[in-house]
Amino acid sequence: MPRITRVLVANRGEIAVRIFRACRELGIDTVAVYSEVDRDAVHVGFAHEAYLLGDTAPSASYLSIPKILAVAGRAGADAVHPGYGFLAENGGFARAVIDAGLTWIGPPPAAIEAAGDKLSARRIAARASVPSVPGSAEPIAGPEAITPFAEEHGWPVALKAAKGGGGRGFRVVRGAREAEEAFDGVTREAELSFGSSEIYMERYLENPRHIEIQILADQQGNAVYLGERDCSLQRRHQKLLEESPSPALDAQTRKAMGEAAVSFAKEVGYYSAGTVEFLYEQGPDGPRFFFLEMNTRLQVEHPVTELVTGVDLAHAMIRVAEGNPLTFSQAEVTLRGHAIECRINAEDPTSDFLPNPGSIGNYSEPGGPGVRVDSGARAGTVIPPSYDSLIAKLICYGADREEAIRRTIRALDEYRIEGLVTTIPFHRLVVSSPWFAEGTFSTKTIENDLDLSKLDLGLPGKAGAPLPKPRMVSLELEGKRFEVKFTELSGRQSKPKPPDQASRSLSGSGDTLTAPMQGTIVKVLRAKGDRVKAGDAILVLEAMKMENQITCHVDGVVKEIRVKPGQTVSIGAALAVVETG
Ligand code: MV4
Repeated sequence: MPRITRVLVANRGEIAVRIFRACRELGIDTVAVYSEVDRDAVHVGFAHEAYLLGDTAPSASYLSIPKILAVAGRAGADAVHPGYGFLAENGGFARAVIDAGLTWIGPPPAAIEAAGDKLSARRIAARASVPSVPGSAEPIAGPEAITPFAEEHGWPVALKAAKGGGGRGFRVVRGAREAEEAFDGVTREAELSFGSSEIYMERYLENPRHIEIQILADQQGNAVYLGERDCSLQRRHQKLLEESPSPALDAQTRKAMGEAAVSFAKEVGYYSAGTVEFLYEQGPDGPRFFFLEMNTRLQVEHPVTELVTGVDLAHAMIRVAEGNPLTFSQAEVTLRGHAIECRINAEDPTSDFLPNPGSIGNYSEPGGPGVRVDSGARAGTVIPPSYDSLIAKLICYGADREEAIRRTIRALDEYRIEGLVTTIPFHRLVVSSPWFAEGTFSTKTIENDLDLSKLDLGLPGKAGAPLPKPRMVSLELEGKRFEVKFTELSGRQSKPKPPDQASRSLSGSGDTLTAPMQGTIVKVLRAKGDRVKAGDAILVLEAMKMENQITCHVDGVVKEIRVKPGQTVSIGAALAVVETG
C-alpha cells in the first residue's frame, strides 16, 4: 500500500484539528471541508487547503458522500479520515471512498456493518467466547415474548433496537404491565431513528459501570488492547467525563476484559482503532463484565488512552491504513499514570444539559504540566445548533489519580470561556466531590444523585450568581507600573461579533460595512438599490486561501458598493454603504 500523502478529514471541530495535527507530524498534507456556518471555524484554518461543502445542514455538507468525494478529487487527496460521528461508522461511505481509489483511514466496511447490527454483534461475541448479558439471539416479534424471558432471567428487561446504538432505541421494562407500551414505543423509535424496527431484549443491569477497551489492530492479523476507559459519568447516554484507568478495575479483570475485546476484534476481522464497550458490575461472586457493543471509530475520549499508553492513535490509524504492521506487541503495552477527560460542551448543567449554542466571547485555555486541550474553538467561534455542542476536551494527566484530579481542578479554574454557558462548573463540582475521589459512581450517579439546579455557573448578572471577579489591569504611567482593579457593575459580557461579519461603523448616511480582515474581493453579490436583510451576504472576500462571505448587519437598501472584484482591501476598508430602515 503506498504511503498516504494528502488526507481529507470528513469532519469538523476538535477531531478535525486533532487529525490535522497528526498528519502534519507525519509530513502529510491536509484538506479540510466546511459548511456555510463553519466558514471561519478553527479546523478550516488548520488545513493546507479548505473547501466549502454546502449549507449548514449536515445532509448538505458533512453527511454528503458525493460532495465529500468530489472535494477529495478536486483537492487531490489520496486518503480520507472520517473522525467520529457523521459518516465515521457508515459502511457505505467507507466503500465509496475505497471504490474511488482512495485509502480509507478506518476499519473494513464489513466490520463496520457487522458491529453496527447489535444482534449480529451479540452473535460475534458468542463465537468469540465474550460474555454478553443474557438476552434474545433473534429479534422479538411482540411484547408477549418479554414476560417469559423475565420469568427465566429476571426483571427488569432492556429492550434495544438491533440497528441502534448510543441511547436511542432503548427501553427498560420493569414488569409485565409495562411490556406492551414499552415494546410499541421502542419499535416506533427504532423505525424512525434507524429505519429498522427489529428489537431484541436483555436482562437489565441496574447500576453498572460503562467500561470500554481500546483496540488497535493491523491488516496482518495482529491486535492489541490499550487499556480501558471508565465512561460511567453520562447524562442520558451522553458521556461527560472519562478516565483511564478505571478506579474500579483490578489488574486481573483488566486483562480478562482486554483479551475478550481482542478476541471480539479478531472474530469480526477488525483492523484500525476501535473500542469494545462492556457493562461492569460487582456480582455476588466478584467482578463481572458483559459485552455491550463495538464502536468502529476513533472515539471522542481517545486522548486519555494516548496519555496513559504513549500511543498516538491518530498516527497509528494512518500507518495501519497504509498497510503497516503494528510496531509493538501486547507485552510492550504499558499503562502509566492516570488521565481524566472533561468534555467542555456548550450546555447548561442547571437546565438538564440543554444545548446552549451561540458565539464564544473571550476565550483562553489552561496549560502547564499535564494539561492537554483538544479544541475546535477560539474567541468568536460560533457554536451552531446544527451540530454537537462540544467546544473542546480538557484532558489532564497525573502520576496517579489524585494528581490527575488536582490538575483537572486547577485547569478547570484556569479555563475562560465567556459568552456561553458551558459544562465547566459541572466538571468542577464532580472532580472535587468526595464520591468522585472515592471512585464510587455508576452510570446512574449523575441522574440519581446530583442536584445541579443550584449549581453556581459563575455568570455575571445571572440571578443568584456573584458579580464577575474584578479584572486586574496593568498600567504604566510615566514609567511607573500600576495594577488597577476593574469591577464590571452591569456584568454585561462584551460579545465580539463572529469574524465572518464585516465590522459596522455608523456613518451619517447609513451603515458603512468595513472589511473585518485584509484580503481580495472575489465577488460582489449585491448592487446599488438592492434591499438586504441582516445576515445577507454582500460580497465575498478571500483571505488566508479561504473565501469569506461578508454579511450585512442591518436591514436596509444598498446605497453604495465601494469595491470591485480583484481589488485588495486592508482591514477596516469601507466596502459598502447600506441605508438602514
Ligand atoms: C444496558 C445497560 C444495562 N443493562 N443494557 C445501552 C445504550 C448504551 N449507550 C448504554 N446502554 C446500556 N445498556 C443492559 N442489559 C446499561 C446501559 C447504559 C446506560 C443505561 C441507562 C442510562 C445510562 C447508561 C449509561 C451507560 C450504559
